Amino acid sequence: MQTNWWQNAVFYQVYPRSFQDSNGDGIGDIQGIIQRLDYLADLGVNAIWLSPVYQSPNVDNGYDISDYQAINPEYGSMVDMEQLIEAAKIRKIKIVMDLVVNHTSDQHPWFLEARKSKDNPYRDFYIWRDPATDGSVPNDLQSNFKGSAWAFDAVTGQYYLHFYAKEQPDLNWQNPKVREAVYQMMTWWLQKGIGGFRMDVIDLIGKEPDRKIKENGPQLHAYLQEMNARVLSQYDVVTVGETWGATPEIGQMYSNPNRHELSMIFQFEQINLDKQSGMTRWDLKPLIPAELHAVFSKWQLALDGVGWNSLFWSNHDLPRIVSRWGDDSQYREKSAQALAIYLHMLKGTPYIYQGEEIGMTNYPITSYHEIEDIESRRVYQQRQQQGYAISDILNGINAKGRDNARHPMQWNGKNQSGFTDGTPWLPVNPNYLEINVELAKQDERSIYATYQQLIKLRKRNAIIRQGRFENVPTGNQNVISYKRMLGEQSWLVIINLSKNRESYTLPIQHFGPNQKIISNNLLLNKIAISGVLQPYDALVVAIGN
Ligand code: TEU
Ligand code: CA
Repeated sequence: MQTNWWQNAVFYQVYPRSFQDSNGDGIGDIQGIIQRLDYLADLGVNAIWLSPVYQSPNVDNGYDISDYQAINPEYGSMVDMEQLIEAAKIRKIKIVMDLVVNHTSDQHPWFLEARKSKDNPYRDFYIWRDPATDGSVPNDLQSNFKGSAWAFDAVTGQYYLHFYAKEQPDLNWQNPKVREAVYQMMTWWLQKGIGGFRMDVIDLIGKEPDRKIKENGPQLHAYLQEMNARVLSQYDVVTVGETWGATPEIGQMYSNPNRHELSMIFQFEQINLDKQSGMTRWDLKPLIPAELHAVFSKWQLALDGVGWNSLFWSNHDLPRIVSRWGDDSQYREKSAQALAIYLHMLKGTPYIYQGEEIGMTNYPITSYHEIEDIESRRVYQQRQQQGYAISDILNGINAKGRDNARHPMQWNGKNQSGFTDGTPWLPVNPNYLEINVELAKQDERSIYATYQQLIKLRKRNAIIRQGRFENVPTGNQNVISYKRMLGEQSWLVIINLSKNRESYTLPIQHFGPNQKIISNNLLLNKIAISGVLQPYDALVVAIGN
């Protein structure tokens, strides 16, 4: 079977602000990443998705870009960036850049020009509308960061559209000049030798604000096909679209190679399984593992042979997975390993979020003043106005807030966890003395060791990369199971995703030789047709067919 490099690769997301500081200013930087490349090579990853390092006023931590072709001096220089690409290449690691082109910063020269006058050549780079007859907003479109998606600009007396902060005006993709400028910028980066792009909220670019269409607009796929023809098809690169609104059918449209759009997408269907139905993600409810597995199974089957899945638990917008769907107190290591085994035995390209490989946890806060993230601040303010109790607001933010994933990487037990010699921009989680890379690397049964082993298994076994997927019912909503099959080979994965002992019964009549591939429990070697699993037990066995 013909495969692309990115179908055989494991990715690692670096959030540069929090990864490694090299000069003591408390902010992670590009030289810091270079210092840690050997660590990443040793873990076994093949590509880094680098969150934005571009010039930015940092209203949304770099997702508000004021110059796509310059590096934010906090992170270094373009020379540092070129050095990173080169140093990574020596270690066979590709650098995948974040492409944030649904919007720019309001400090981008395009917007500074656009707002000057209605007939400025850059006016139509953005989306402007007259006020409603009573002077109010053109319509009730909402920003994803709360409040209206329209901001009034007094200079010309019109409103402009922003689906995120008002400092992140939306680009007008209907304007061919915008698309042309983006393609040129992408080409400029590709010629520097990067490995591809992660495309920020790419499903918004087909927006039609007058019809109140945000996601999945009518021209979305046409734009991506144009981008592919004009730019991407000339390079052997990966593209992964961030698409909150994708269904499996839409996922196929993006990732079916015959359609020439993207390599794969990040889909988020599982993300809503722990919110109360009809409410926001800040209104919590416990996850039912069977529901999670139903979503993953659906995507595995839907894209098989007609697209490609990405596999991820977390990113810089999501809480730490061990705190979210594992148990970060009693069973931290075991539950983190169970989650890792679950995800990394699926078909698709895995993405590890920095710190996930050592089981880093959420960072609980007790007051508004500890919130750094713009989204959490807005949510706090809005819910306070709506009359929620402060404790409820904080519970929601502690469980789901974006800062959770953004506290500094925990490298060792030294001051500030080895992240910085100065004062970190966000505090280090006090648990760094027990949870850090140095300790994890000394322990052959650590979470880190499991990730390393899973990456090796993936490289050595085509069944993980290419095998068919089949869901296996277990008769227990806390125990999930599936099979992977390739030729004569068949592997069974079984995982207890709860902190209780759980029984299961498999509908499988016959096992061939039952050979252990990986487990997080030394005592667990074989799987029987029925039995009992200890909390967070995870086991993969080859069962013949
Ligand atoms: O995120 C898209 C996005 O919609 C998230 O902000 C989401 O609303 C929320 O965080 C759910 O957890 C991307 C980037 O990943 C994010 O960091 C940016 O803030 C956002 O786009 C705007 O660029
Ligand atoms: Ca620094």
